[in-house]
Amino acid sequence: MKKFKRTLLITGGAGFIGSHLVRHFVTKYPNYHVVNLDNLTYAGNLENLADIEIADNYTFVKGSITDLTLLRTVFKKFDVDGVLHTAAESHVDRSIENPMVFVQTNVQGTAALLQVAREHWTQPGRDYRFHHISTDEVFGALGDEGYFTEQSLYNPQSPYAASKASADHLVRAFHNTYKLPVVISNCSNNYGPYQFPEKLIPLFIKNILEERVLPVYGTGRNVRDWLHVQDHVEALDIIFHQGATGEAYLIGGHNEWKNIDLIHLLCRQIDRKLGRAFGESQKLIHFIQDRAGHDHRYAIDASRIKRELGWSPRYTFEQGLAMTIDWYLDNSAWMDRVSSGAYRDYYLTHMINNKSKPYESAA
Ligand code: NAD
Ligand code: TDX
Repeated sequence: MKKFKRTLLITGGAGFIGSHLVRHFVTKYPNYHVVNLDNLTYAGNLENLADIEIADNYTFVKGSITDLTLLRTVFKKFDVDGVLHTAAESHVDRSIENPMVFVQTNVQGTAALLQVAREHWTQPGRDYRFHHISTDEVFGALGDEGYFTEQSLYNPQSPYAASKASADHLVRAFHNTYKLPVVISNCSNNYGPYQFPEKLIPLFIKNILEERVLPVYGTGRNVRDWLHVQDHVEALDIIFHQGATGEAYLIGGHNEWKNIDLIHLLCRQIDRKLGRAFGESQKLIHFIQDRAGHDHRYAIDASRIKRELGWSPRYTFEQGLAMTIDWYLDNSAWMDRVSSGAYRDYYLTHMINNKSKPYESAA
């Protein structure tokens, strides 16, 4: 008899959303084997998973989603029957600096995963599922009114968004052409613990704590729709298990903030927690040159997932942001190691020292 009911391949599980997703599936589904495939780019940090790394139903494999040979080995060796694909280059500013790596990882990597899933998933009656974790940025930018829905046209504006849109198109094409059982979710901006301090919220928390400049792009009037990462993970669980094959679901918290208002809120909350004088951190705000092609506004109409799958966010922004700030305050060692680059040693020292559960080698 098989030890586990299913084997899920979670790609990019050492990243921000991926690590929350791995922890969720490993702890909530002890009868699932979770294989985390991540090549540990600058954004991949295995320390994010230190609390579950020796779990019986968890395996880490270091390697790239662009490596077809490795993917074939992983699918065969673990008999993967579900994929939750989060691995990506994820930062818009980096995509403006170097678009090519976004095409390699997000487009070619997704194509390679789809191809290997298609090769491997041939047994009739098995419950196969390929879930692409995508973004609302594929729909482009909104004006001051309106929302993205599942009917919105694709209109990506940054190299990052275009690479994620291409990945979505490939996922749909593999469903249409080869009947691969896929589902797509497009989520708004996430926040929470373990987010790499290049994204707005962790970067600004770090800079406020260290009394460094807060670089606001343009006028600061761009709008983002923020969702706690755990709410995203719970939506992914529901979509993976219950979403209709071949469909897409938009995920968002109806929680729009102008960047500058959010930044003022962060300054006020952190000043209060640290006992700093009122308005102290707001002096750190500097308006700088705008991001090239900066999308004005993202906002999600999440009524489909609510209506059809019964999901709605559990965290209010007030709770979620306060908990997130507390987490970064309590985990300054994590932030220091991420900022200094020391987190990169974790994999190597664990490969050598952790005899209880060594990581799988790639092949
Ligand atoms: P992240 O940058 O924190 O993590 C990405 C992970 O992918 C890292 O662990 C990295 O090492 C890994 N990775 C990169 N290239 C790889 C490769 N070639 N092979 C294997 N692993 C590789 O990203 P995140 O913010 O957690 O986002 C995860 C996913 O969710 C992405 O697909 C992103 O597009 C999507 N998304 C993110 C947000 C958000 O607000 N962060 C919102 C909506 C959707
Ligand atoms: O230093 C900064 N100053 C600033 O004004 C940074 C890092 C950001 N910003 C602005 C740009 C955006 O309007 O803050 C907003 C949020 O920026 P990011 O955190 O870089 O996120 P965004 O560009 O909205 O893209 C994100 O949302 C959806 C993620 O990076 C994606 O992975 C996800 O798909």
